[in-house]
This record gives sequence, C-alpha cells and structure tokens, in this order.
Amino acid sequence: MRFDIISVFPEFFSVLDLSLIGKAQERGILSIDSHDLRDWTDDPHRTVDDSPAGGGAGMVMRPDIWGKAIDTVLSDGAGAGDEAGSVVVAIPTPSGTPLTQRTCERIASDAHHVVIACGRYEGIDARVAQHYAANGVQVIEYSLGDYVLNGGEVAAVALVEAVGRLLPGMVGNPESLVEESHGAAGLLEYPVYTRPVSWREADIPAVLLSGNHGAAARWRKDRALEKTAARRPDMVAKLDATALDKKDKATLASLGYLVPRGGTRPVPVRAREATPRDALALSELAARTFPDAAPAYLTDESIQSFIQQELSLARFQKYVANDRDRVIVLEADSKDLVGYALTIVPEADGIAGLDEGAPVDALIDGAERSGPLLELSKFYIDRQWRGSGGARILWDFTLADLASTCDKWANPGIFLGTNAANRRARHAYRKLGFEEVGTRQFTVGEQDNRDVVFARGLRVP
Ligand code: 6GU
Repeated sequence: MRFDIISVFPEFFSVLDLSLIGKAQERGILSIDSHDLRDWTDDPHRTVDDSPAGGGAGMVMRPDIWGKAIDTVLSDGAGAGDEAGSVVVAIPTPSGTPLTQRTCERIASDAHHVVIACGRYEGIDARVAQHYAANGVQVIEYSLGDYVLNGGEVAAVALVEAVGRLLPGMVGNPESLVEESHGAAGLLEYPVYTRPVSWREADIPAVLLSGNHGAAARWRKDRALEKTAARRPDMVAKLDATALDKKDKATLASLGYLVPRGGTRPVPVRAREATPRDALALSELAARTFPDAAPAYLTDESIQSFIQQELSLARFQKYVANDRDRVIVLEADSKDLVGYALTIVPEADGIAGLDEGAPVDALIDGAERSGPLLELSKFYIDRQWRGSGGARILWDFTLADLASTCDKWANPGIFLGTNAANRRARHAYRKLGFEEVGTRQFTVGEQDNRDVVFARGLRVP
C-alpha cells in the first residue's frame, strides 16, 4: 500500500519512520511519502490560502494549489487498471465522518494508494473533495472525534497507523485483532493485567490466575460487556442478539439491557416510579398480562369481569395517585412498558390485605416480623419480555423503593399470593428471594381460587 501525505508541515511525518509502521516500510509492506504543499505554489510567498468567499474569520486553502498537488501524486506511478475504490483521497477535517475501524478495514482491504490531504486554517476549498469524488476517486472526509485540532497532520498519522496495522503481514498474531476494542465482537476490550501479581495493594483478579480458561473467558466477556455499557452504550445497543449466549444476556440484564423474545438487539430498560401519565398503558398491560397468570379453570367470563372491575383505567389512576399504593414500572427506551409492580403499603406497622389471607404470623427471612407486612399485589412482565431478566430489574428497584419507605422497622415483610398451578410464577418468586409460607382462598369473578402465599423480608442486603 502506498501513502502520500500532503501538508505544509511535511517534516511532521518523520514519526512514521518509528515503531511498527517504520518496520513495515523497511519490509516493503507499505510506503509513505510526505510532500510540501508549498512546492506547488508559484508566487514568491508560496501562498496556499486566501480569505473565505462570503466573508468570515480565518483563511481557506486554495483549490488550484491543492489540485496541482493531488494530481501530481496521483499520476505519479498510477496504474492503468486502478479499480474503483483502490485510489483514496482522505481529507482529515473536524467536519468529517467519524473514522471507524470498519472504514480502516475497508481501506486496508480495497485501497492500494491513499493520498492524505492535510488542511490547515479553516480548511480546504470544498470544490477539491467534490472534484475528485466526481472523477472516480474514493474521497473520505474523516474526523478523529468531536474536538478540533489545528490541522490534519495528527489525523493523517492516525489514519496511516490504523490502516497500516491491518495490512497483511503486519500484526504477528491475527487473533489479537478479533478480541481487541472495535473488533468483530462489537465490544470494548476487557481490562488486561500482567505481573507483578500484587501491585500497590491491588491484585490481579484470581480467576485469571486460576488456570480455568473457561472461567477466565467468561470473566473477560463480562468485563467487556460492563465496560462497553458504561463507556459506549451506543455499541451495546448495536450488538447482534443472536450472537449472545445465555450468560451474556444475564450480564447485559444486570446492566439494564434486555433482549425481548425474537428481538435482534439488546434494549436499554429503566425502572421508575409510575406517574399519572402511565395509567392508561398500565391498565392495558394489566389486561394483557392477567389472563396469562390466571388458573386454567377460570372461565373467560370471570377473567374479563375481573379485568373490567379491577384492572380498569380508573383503578390504575387511583393506584398511581394513592400514597399507600406504590406502582413501579419497567420501561424500554421506546417508552413501551416491559412490566409493572404494584405494592400495597399499610399504615405504620399494619398489615396489607388482612381480609385477603395475609400471612400475619409467617416468619420473615426466618425471624419474627417486626414492622409492617406489605402486599405485592401485582407483579407482571409483558409476554415478549418474559425470561429476559426484566423481573430481576423490576424487583430490585421495587425492593429498594419499599425498603426505603420502611427503613425505621427492624424486620418488615412483604407477601404475595399466586395461583398454585402457575409454576413459572412460583419459580420466579423463589428466585427473587420469596419463600412459600402458606395458602389462601380468593375469588375471581364468581369462582373460588387457591393461591400459594409467599413472603420475604424488605431489607436489602
Ligand atoms: Cl481529522 N482534523 C482536525 N483539524 N481536527 C480534528 C480532526 C481532524 N478530528 C478531530 N478534530
């Protein structure tokens, strides 16, 4: 690959004689020539710029000078069979497209001649990029990021290094290209360590020294996911969900990203207290989800009459407005509701649902209850989100919220009743730290039901 760099500071590029890029030049993998733009001027002052048409601050680089310079380096040694995309004119500018690893990979695989035109001042007359783009040259106006440098020289060095290291024969171990940041996995790289094992009170994570390669790989993947979620949430939202395994998804769920059933990408979700504006969406979600949890022997009629009476818009408006009812919603970034939790908080150290079979005497986390007994009246995840890890996020937020309202008590509790036949729900509540403490009777429509009653404490470990 051949690079020609044109700049008013051609000496700048001596750095490219160092290091791996310097070695690659010696080995003939790439050639780099830098040129002084002023060599193409024809006035005694070697002028390359002029004032901007239309007025304004600063100076603009002249198209006639740039045209002569670029034509010269392009024609010098140009092959007759230069294919489309094989000749690139790269123009560094803060107004360019952000340079990505994908672009660098494409240049490395398709281009054999790259001319880098380094502007200074307010940039290069716009007709230069236009002209070459219209004449069979691949023109790439690129930026290194959202900040301004005085000229394109640093960005030219960045491009040569980023593209150069991808050329065949450059990197000793091509595998290191797979796991690196911005590699095929679409993640930032995990943190890396080397000896000494203990340095300034900080140890290398034990799993990396355990010799258990599977566990080390898992740890690295989790750290990469964590780091990417913290620093580059935009990259997490672009991950291909079909390439994620169960544990990847569990880690992403703990970071607030869920993959819905049939979904192609992780979706950021957020738990929050419901507001009156959620009442309609809540009543719709409740009507959709209730039938899934209802026992099989309930008639459609009973279910519908329950929905109309207990899960109406008016009911949810009341729940959301009432201080004793805590409603937490889990919301996707599309603003769609993923799930909701409704808890009834009794006065002082009272008992919610006393006339509905509350387990008054149940032990709470193995000890006598001291403080109120709350009722988790509703806890639902919409169908396409079940099994995605949303229940854990909704529950963690709900628990923290309830714990803070009950923090003056030594051992407050929360209970719930769920249809005995609903094994999925029973399993889910056990996973959320609830224990079975008994049963209760209740009616839906005209029909009697038996519920299993679960309880747990409200202290957050
Ligand atoms: Cl490519 N050029 C200049 N002048 N400033 C920049 C840049 C490029 N990328 C970020 N800032």
